[in-house]
Amino acid sequence: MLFLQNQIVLITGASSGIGAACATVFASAGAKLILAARRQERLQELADSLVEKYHSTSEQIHLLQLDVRDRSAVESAISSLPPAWSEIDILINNAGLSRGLDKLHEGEFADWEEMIDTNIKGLLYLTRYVVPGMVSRDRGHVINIGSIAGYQTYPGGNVYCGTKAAVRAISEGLKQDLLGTSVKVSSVDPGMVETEFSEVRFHGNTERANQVYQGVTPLTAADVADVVFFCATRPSHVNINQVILMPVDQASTILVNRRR
Ligand code: NDP
Ligand code: 8X3
Repeated sequence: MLFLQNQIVLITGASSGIGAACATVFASAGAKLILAARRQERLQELADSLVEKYHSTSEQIHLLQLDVRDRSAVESAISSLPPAWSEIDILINNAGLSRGLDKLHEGEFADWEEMIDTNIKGLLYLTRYVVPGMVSRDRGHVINIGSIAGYQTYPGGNVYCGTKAAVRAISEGLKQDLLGTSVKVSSVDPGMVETEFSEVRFHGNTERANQVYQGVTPLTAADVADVVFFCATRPSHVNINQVILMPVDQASTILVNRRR
């Protein structure tokens, strides 16, 4: 059944990992997708594969090459959406990254700024430009991708964990501020998911990135997308505020069972 037929879903960070998996699950439910990221060619490949797999048409997928850190670019991307795309039903604030695992007192300023600008400020910009339309239509849903790192800090996680703690607080604050409207707010907070996340964290060092998942069965991006989809498809009076999901092999950010 096409649960979300013609609903408009904007997904940031759709060129990879959890965002791309969300695009797949929402396409399969008949949604119209606005896919945003910096790597346009990756978005185009994803769009082509969705057209092939779900017989989506170009009327059902709209690509936005967008750096969420650029506030004026976000404003202009949202305000210049074609009329058929402007009434966004679901905003999935997924774009995000970690950089490095340095001790705070040895950290790289550029890494801190990239994480704060993307994970916190980018999420705020999208929210600020999209939610007023939801409020005026009295319908909509913001789904933020937080992390277990927003609840538990681990050595070297300092600034990344701080950004995800901020996402957690911002989700709660938005929910409070939208009380009295029909607009929903959810935070989906995964533990370890195997995506390009660790490769980005270690600046392209694949060997170091692979070590993160060694001996563990991590979550897949599709596992997380399933939960996002569940949040998006509850009855209109039900809001899923927060979901933490972890691999069976993980009990906390630092307590991981490695089988080999
Ligand atoms: P990936 O690296 O696979 O995907 C990250 C996505 O974010 C890419 O599509 C990337 O696109 C996009 N992105 C990064 N910076 C920007 C930017 N400035 N503007 C627009 N898009 C940007 O990692 P994940 O799928 O794992 O990460 C998705 C989210 O999940 C993140 O918020 C992450 O913090 C969170 N998370 C991940 C976990 C994990 O273990 N993997 C666990 C918990 C949460 P592009 O480079 O093309 O712009
Ligand atoms: C990503 C999960 O534990 O690497 O948010 O910070 S973790």
